[in-house]
Amino acid sequence: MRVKFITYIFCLFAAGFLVASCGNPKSGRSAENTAAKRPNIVFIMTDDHTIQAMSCYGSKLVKTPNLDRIAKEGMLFENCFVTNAVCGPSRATILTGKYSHLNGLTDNSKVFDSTQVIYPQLLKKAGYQTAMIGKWHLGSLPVGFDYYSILPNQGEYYQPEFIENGRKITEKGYVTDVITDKAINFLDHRDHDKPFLLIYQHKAPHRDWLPATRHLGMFDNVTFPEPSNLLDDFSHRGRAAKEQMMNISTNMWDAWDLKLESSEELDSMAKIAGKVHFKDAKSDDYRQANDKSLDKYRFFQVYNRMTPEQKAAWNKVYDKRVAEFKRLNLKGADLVRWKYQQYMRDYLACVVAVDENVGRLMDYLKKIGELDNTIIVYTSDQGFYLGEHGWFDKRFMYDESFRTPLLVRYPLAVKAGSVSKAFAMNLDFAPTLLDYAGVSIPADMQGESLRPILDNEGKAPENWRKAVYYHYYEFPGWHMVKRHYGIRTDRYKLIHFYNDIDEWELYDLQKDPHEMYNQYNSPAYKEIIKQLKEQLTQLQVKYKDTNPTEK
Ligand code: SGN
Ligand code: CA
Repeated sequence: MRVKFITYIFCLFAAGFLVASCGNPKSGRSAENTAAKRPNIVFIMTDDHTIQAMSCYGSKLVKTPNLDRIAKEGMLFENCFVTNAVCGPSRATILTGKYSHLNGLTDNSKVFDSTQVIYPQLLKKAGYQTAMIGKWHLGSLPVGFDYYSILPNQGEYYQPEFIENGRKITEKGYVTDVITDKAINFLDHRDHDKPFLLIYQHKAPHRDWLPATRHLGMFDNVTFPEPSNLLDDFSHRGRAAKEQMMNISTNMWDAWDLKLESSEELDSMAKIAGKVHFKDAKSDDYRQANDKSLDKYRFFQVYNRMTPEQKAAWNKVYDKRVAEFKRLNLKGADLVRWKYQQYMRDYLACVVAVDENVGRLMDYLKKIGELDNTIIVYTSDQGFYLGEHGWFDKRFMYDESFRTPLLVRYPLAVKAGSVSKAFAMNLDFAPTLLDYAGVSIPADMQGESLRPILDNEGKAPENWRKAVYYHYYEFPGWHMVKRHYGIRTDRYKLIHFYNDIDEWELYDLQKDPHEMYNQYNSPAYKEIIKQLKEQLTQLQVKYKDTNPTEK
């Protein structure tokens, strides 16, 4: 005991000495030198990009050479999970380092309370130059950035609008390219005396998956492998899986999602656009989610943002698809399989543009000599279903949407080509970045710094978390995924669906990695369920979510 106490005092003293000698403003030039050595940070986040569409995670669907390069030169996390698998909530968690019930952004309809502390503000205070470029989607405007240029709400693929330091502007071009141009432009004009934090966030590959002109038709001769459960009938699961509305079979829209609108029809709409009031399809109202009478008007509005050249390139490719659709006249399972192929063609083409642009940004960092002194993080706001369970979209605590990609490149600390199996969470991003920047982590942030894992070839310390906690709230809402919370360990997942339902699900991930068989009522798992419920309660206490059904 006494030895421990003396060691503790010594450590405190040593730590104090270190902090004083590094951070002491009186030490003049040496303080500046230390400051100059702080790493830059480029935080790259895409929207709805799942690991099934990244070749470094073993995807057979698409090649992502530039993302693979980040993995090859850095660390790939196999088990990074989100707190709440939908856009705004994930972003709010990343910025605050807190679960949704504490940062207030439980679902996409809420407005982020921007008086809260977010990690970019702390970096700015500590001398970083901070920029936020691309998708933001938090309702309120960014606070704590030297420069911001954000897409309003979901943003547009073609000729996107931005709110740039409070001013509305429209840019020419394709959104993924434009966001990268802006990121490079920020770096070009940066303050060379400060390290930078660049938050670079794509809209792509979010629905409704409009590829760049140069990628149109690139997968037209490819047949993608289907997930084994594309035709899932949900027979071994409960109401939540049965009653959702994100089925490729019934919830994809012909024009909006599958681009099955002929150029003739689109051109005739273009002739009367501006003279006739098309049904308002712009609002973010979830009740529109299944109002297919809006379909062609919604699609027309995004199509009509294209230039005549872009429209011509578009129609050349999609008129063929429309013709094939009519010719084949498919039904039932064959139609689902055909729709899945079209969905993959568009989604993956959007991913290709992301990959190219990430490569362009990395090349630029290299050119300006900042590549190796920059922590590059690649992630997405959550995973996504690419036909697994017959679905698109996200929201469920099932692995495809609960897990998110995480790659980190920082050669000064992270071993090239390392892989971590540790449980990481989007909750950890803020503490990790603050840690590397030498800024103290606020006590009320709920995540853990991943630095011990990154610095140690992916190995987690002994006392690292052994389970992750999840809570999803957006119901009723788009895709009608019921409210639920749950726990995932290495082997099991226990979920409680509540609100208009009271159902539990248990999955044995070792025996059933695709989560097809709910084992909650199977006697063999009685003891496991008891233990998991105890662990779940402990996590709810730890994360201060003790009345989970009351928000
Ligand atoms: C839009 C999409 C939904 C999607 C939500 C949330 N519909 O409403 O499919 O789930 O965004 O996505 S769409 O018809 O407008 O494409 S999120 O990534 O912003 O959370
Ligand atoms: Ca998203």
